[in-house]
Amino acid sequence: TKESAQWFQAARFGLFVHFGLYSLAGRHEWVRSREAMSQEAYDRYLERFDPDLFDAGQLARAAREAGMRYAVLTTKHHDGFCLFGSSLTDYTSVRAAGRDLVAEFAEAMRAEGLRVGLYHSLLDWHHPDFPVDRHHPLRGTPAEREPRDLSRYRTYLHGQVAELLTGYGRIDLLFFDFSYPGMGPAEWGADELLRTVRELQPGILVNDRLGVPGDYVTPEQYQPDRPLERDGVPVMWEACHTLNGSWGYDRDNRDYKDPALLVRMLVQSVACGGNMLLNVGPNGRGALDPQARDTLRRMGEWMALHARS
Ligand code: FUL
Repeated sequence: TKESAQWFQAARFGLFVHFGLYSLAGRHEWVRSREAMSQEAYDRYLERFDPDLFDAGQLARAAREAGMRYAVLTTKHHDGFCLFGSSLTDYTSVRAAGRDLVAEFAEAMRAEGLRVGLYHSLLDWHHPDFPVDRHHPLRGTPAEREPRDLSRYRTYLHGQVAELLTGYGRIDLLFFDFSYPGMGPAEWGADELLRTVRELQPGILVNDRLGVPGDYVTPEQYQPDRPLERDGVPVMWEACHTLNGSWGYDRDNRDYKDPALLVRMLVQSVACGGNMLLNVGPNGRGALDPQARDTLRRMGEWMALHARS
């Protein structure tokens, strides 16, 4: 809707939060796939999952003080672990630790006046009916040969999206992730899914990673230097960026972008009519490391001096 486009374009700057079981491994959110870990091996993180330092209120304040106007949380990443209570699986933070982090997040962001965005992975390495392909940790194992029924996965995907859009109040933005050759709109049931999404949350903005045109596009880890178009028509966009090349907490990676560089990237996004969605990856207990906190604080200092609403 017009109102949604207005808030999004006026917002300019948002916080992306990648948090999940991979945060406990502390070496990239693709760790299970990259290291071809079995479910059993990966579940050592499930057993230890206790986000005692995950403080959504603190995250919301840090975002607001940085000059951000919205935030997007991973409700489920490719590993399939859900940060919300779901009637469709036990593989959730509620089961593992008694915490519905999506509920905590949505409430905390609203309390600080920020718009609420949810990231939801289309891939799912945990679901028994998700196809085994080059990304999938089961590739090359006997389990790979177990029969898979994509229509069951589709039902699960649609069901979980409906849970997210009915159980948490007004959701402003939905970031699906992602389509690739062989897994696209047909496999996701994208048209039907989008219809449901818009029915449940009429004002919501949806990105384009279902493989069908959405409301905005999401250049990832590169900086556009001009306004973006789709089929010759200007399109809303949001460049998403990491602090150090990893979305999930990556403990030993010190390759942080300088806050001054990030400010220039934000300025360039805005100058070209786009937004910047800057990511933090809380550690296994849910806390931001000092480097991330400091970067947000320093960007906030610049925003306090230079931003106009
Ligand atoms: C990508 C994902 O595969 C990454 O792990 C991350 O979530 C990024 C924002 O989108 O496509």
